[in-house]
Amino acid sequence: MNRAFKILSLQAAALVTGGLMMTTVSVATHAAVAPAATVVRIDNFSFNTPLVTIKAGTTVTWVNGDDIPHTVVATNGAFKSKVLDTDDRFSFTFAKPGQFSYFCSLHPHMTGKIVVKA
Ligand SMILES: [Cu+2]
Repeated sequence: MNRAFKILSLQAAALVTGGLMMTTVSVATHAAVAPAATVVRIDNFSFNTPLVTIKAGTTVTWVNGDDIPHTVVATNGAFKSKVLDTDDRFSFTFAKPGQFSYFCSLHPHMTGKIVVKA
């Protein structure tokens, strides 16, 4: 193996390593800005985080922690869960910015709001 070839091989190895590192960094960066997931628990006849602010693209999951059925229904009709029994969950992905008030159709005094930022 001549000297020039050795140097080329080293450079190729460095390129591959650098490429892998860049891939790792880019994946990590992407994960930081990737759409997040948020959970709203339902406990004691209330949405435990009544006001949630998220970025567009975030999926919100409601989990019924009560031993009473509840629903999650958007006032503007954007989403509507089935009746959620204990530990049932309902998810909705908020693709666009806006404000989404919601309530439990079985107990309309239970209300919450999702604010979606761009
Ligand atoms: Cu309810």
